[in-house]
Amino acid sequence: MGRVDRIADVWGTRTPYGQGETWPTRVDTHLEEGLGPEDVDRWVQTASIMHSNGDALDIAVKDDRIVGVRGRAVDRVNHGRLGPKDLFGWQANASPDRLTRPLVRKNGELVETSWEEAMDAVVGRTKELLEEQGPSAVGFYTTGQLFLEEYYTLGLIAHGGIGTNHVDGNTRLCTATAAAALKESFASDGQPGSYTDIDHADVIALYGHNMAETQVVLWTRILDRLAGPNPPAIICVDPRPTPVAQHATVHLAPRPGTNVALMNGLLHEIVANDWVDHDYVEAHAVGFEELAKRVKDYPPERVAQICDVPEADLREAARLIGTADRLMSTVLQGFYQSHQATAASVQVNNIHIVRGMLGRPGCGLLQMNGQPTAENTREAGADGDLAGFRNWSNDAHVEDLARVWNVDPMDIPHYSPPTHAMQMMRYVEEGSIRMLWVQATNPVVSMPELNRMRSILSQERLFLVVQDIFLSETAQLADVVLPAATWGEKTGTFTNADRTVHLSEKAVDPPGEARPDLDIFIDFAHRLGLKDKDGAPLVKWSTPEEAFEAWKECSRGRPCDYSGMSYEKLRGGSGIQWPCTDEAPDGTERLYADGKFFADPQYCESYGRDLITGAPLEPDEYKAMNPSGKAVIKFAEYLPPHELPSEDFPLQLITGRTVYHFHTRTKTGRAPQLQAAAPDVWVEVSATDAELLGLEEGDLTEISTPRGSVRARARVSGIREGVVFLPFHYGYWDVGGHEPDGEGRAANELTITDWDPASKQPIFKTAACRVTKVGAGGGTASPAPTTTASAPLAGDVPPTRGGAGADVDEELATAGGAR
Ligand SMILES: Nc1nc2c(c(=O)[nH]1)N[C@H]1C(S)=C(S)[C@@H](COP(=O)(O)OP(=O)(O)OC[C@H]3O[C@@H](n4cnc5c(=O)[nH]c(N)nc54)[C@H](O)[C@@H]3O)O[C@H]1N2
Ligand SMILES: Nc1nc2c(c(=O)[nH]1)N[C@H]1C(S)=C(S)[C@@H](COP(=O)(O)OP(=O)(O)OC[C@H]3O[C@@H](n4cnc5c(=O)[nH]c(N)nc54)[C@H](O)[C@@H]3O)O[C@H]1N2
Ligand SMILES: [Mo]
Repeated sequence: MGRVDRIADVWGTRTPYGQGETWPTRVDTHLEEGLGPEDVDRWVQTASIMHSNGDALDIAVKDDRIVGVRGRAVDRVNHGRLGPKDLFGWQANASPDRLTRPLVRKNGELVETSWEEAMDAVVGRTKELLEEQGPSAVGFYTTGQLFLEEYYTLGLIAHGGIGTNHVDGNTRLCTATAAAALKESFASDGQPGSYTDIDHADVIALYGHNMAETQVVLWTRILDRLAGPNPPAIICVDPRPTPVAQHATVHLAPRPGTNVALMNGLLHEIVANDWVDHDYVEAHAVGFEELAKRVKDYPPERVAQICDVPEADLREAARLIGTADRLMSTVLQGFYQSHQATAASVQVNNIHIVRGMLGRPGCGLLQMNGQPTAENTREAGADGDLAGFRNWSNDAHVEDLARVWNVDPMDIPHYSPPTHAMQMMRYVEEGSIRMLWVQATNPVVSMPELNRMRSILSQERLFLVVQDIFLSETAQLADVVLPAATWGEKTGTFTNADRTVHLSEKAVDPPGEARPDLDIFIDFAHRLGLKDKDGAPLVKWSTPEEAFEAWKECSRGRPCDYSGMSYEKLRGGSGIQWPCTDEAPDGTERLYADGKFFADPQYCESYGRDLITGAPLEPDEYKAMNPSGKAVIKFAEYLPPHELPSEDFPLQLITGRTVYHFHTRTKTGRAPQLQAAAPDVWVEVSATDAELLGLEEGDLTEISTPRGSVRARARVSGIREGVVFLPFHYGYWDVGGHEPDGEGRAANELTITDWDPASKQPIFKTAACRVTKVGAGGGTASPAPTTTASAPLAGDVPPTRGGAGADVDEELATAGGAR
């Protein structure tokens, strides 16, 4: 057993292993200071709620309080390991400023009230609007952080009960492109790969994915392979010197927004050198000839210029990818939130298809998720799609869903594509959506162009309901605030990025009158009097487990089939990967192992879209293109980003994350070790740009775009020149609760209202900006961590340390564990 400062040493102790071997276990435990495992009254099973990795853990409870966490050794995902947010983030649950009573706005002020009055206000306004205008007056903006049972219930209420098409999640900002890219290539959502592919791969490519900071435990699996015999080659595509880049065999640092050019360059080399699995392509795919022809326009010389990467590095990356025996790829926000998001992500799928790298150990393709439960938002249809990956443009699917719900098919809106979140905000702006119910998301910090967001959400004519656990920046604008119970205080299931489903059990009671989100939804449905077509209550369940049983039936026969699972089966052991059926009772490690896809025209979730315009394909067009349901290879032309650097705004701005914080910090800002490690906003600039701007480490700068400006202290880092990076975690709220001091610091003051045509995901990672020096730092370093992508170039910055409060026990498997 070792004790490790896991703020200073983010990834913890290495447990090396070789290709094809089992990843050793390492059980990480962190308990409140002064407590040992013997003091714990009970351990309660769950998984991490602060990323999509699905790290399984047990919550330690003493005297009915959460006092710590311990990784679950038996789980397939993490083999006992936890990351910093997993280890320290739970402390936010017991924060004294949790919402404990509903609030309603009276004479301009939010005041405490009863549930009765709060729900009456919500239900009363819903009824009024349904009478006056109909379902299109009501919108739901949900999240990727509730449980499967909650999304399924919400989707039923919104689609099957109220009948509105305005339902989406913040998953639009997060994983819409993952879903869109999978639908384009395989005609259905669902991650083909498995985390265990890391154990077998000989080449791992990470595209716009800072896995080291955003899926810490998955990255430790790669680090352990790198420390063992026969390590894989790593390819990193990222403009920043992330910890992934530090370990890469080849690091390509393209200009932001040029991903499609880069991918076409890689595909050019694969085709030109005939690193193509022709038998696989012939048997299992359509569209290869077109791709082979069109990538001829992307020779390495040209691509190296567009992306500004060394031609030799591009060729070397292509050679590694082209000659790999077992190629694994992951994709995340550097693609999804950048220019041509879906088009670029689809090219990663194309590489796997033309190389025949699907469904075999080590050949994992993961269009990653970000939020812990984003997968479920999509599966259950709370992102606007139909539950169970049903196809909204296939009438038979709508009828089938109506059968499951016992409603009339005409009551389920499917006359046009689901309204995406950015469009919903537009409708709120215009005044056609008059009630917006926001759950577990903080758009006043996380959506683009905050000036616009504030004005949209603070309109008098909008009835805004916010369901949260804290009085977030968004909740402060609400007409009604509903206090929710959260992870650890309620029961449900959720699914990670490799389809592993975990059960999350209630450990302690929620504070005050806070209620589980599920209970709030069901209460709303009953008060509103929602009925099925026989006059029975529309929502026929009252507990999470009953909701799960209902969902199992809804998912039966669909790609995300949960019918073989139960709470009982999920209890005690490891999480289980869907599809899980009577035929595959232990779940399914990899999709498409048999070269068969969910792509049959009658069965598929989506007919796809035009990658450039976003127009949905007609059913007949899809049938003509892909009559026998193969994988679809889709070429896309590179187009320059919409907002390019200019004389006034000469630099490119990208935004993203750091390892210590989660999103708008409502939880991690309340965990002392995490908050201390990254206490305030900073801006990363390259040495070349720093010199041009006369900037030194710690200097105060102003960063401006045509939308606004923010102030941040400079970190001179190894980021590529011409590019600056801002973390998006810092809204107005601060520890101690003080108000904004008039100087904005939220990255989204700067971002643009613009989105990918196919996935409708907003573009957070390509904008033009200007940086000016406002004041000298006087030798004080910026608040940026030193342990991450924001590491300083200069050696005299004090290192990020956690101290005694960040000590974690690591129990390593004994000798022989590393078989
Ligand atoms: N610590 C931590 N972990 C998290 C989260 C968190 O808030 N904090 N959030 C979770 C969620 S919801 C998500 S969605 C994931 C996100 O996880 P990631 O996608 O890994 O995180 P980001 O920092 O948003 O972006 C990844 C990288 O994209 C690069 N990038 C920017 N523009 C471009 C471009 O044009 N091309 C390329 N190739 N790269 C570019 C950035 O330099 C950045 O390093 O993380 C999850 N995990
Ligand atoms: N500039 C820029 N902007 C970005 C991004 C970026 O990279 N750059 N990334 C985007 C991405 S990928 C994402 S996922 C979004 C995230 O953006 P948000 O979803 O706005 O971020 P969070 O801070 O996670 O907000 C979640 C809210 O839910 C509350 N909450 C937590 N648990 C519960 C619960 O159990 N029930 C209820 N009812 N409430 C709960 C929290 O207190 C918090 O207020 O940001 C997006 N915005
Ligand atoms: Mo996300």
